[in-house]
Amino acid sequence: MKEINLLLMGDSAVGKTSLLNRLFDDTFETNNLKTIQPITKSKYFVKYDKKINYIDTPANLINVKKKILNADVYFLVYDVTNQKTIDNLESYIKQIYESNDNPNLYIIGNKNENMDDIVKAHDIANKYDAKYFTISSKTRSGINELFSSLIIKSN
Ligand SMILES: Nc1nc2c(ncn2[C@@H]2O[C@H](COP(=O)(O)OP(=O)(O)O)[C@@H](O)[C@H]2O)c(=O)[nH]1
Ligand SMILES: [Mg+2]
Repeated sequence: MKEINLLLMGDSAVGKTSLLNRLFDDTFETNNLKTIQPITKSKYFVKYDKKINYIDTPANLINVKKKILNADVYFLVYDVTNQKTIDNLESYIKQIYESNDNPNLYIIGNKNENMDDIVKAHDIANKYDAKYFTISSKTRSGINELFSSLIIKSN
């Protein structure tokens, strides 16, 4: 069995907890409890013989142990309706680089329901050689593609 340690980072309320609920439980709620400290959960996928250990975090990972920052895969989540949440991505990426000089980064724009006026993060994804997805945890848009990439390509 292969284990993948997945760490989520990103501003408060971009939908990190919602994305995990959607990816691993296929549920969605409109009022998640605020995440106040890192929470680790695991899910085993028989079909792929892979176990994902995923860590949900509050917005600022200040004083978080290196052990937590050193993951196999990083989901950097932003809100496609809020440019500020893209502007903050680099501060999370810098924290990651303190523990990992070749991180497997995913930049994920959540809340992508209304295709017209979304903010895009191609530039920063290119700059850091990150995989880039836009999704909606609410409608499931883009979730299968993201899941496949995580489970198949993240070795
Ligand atoms: N419209 C919409 N709202 C979402 C989506 N994902 C999360 N939310 C809402 O955004 C709020 C914050 O989500 P949450 O997962 O707690 O964000 P977190 O602080 O990053 O963990 C909640 O009210 C969610 O219901 C989405 O894809 N679309
Ligand atoms: Mg949360």
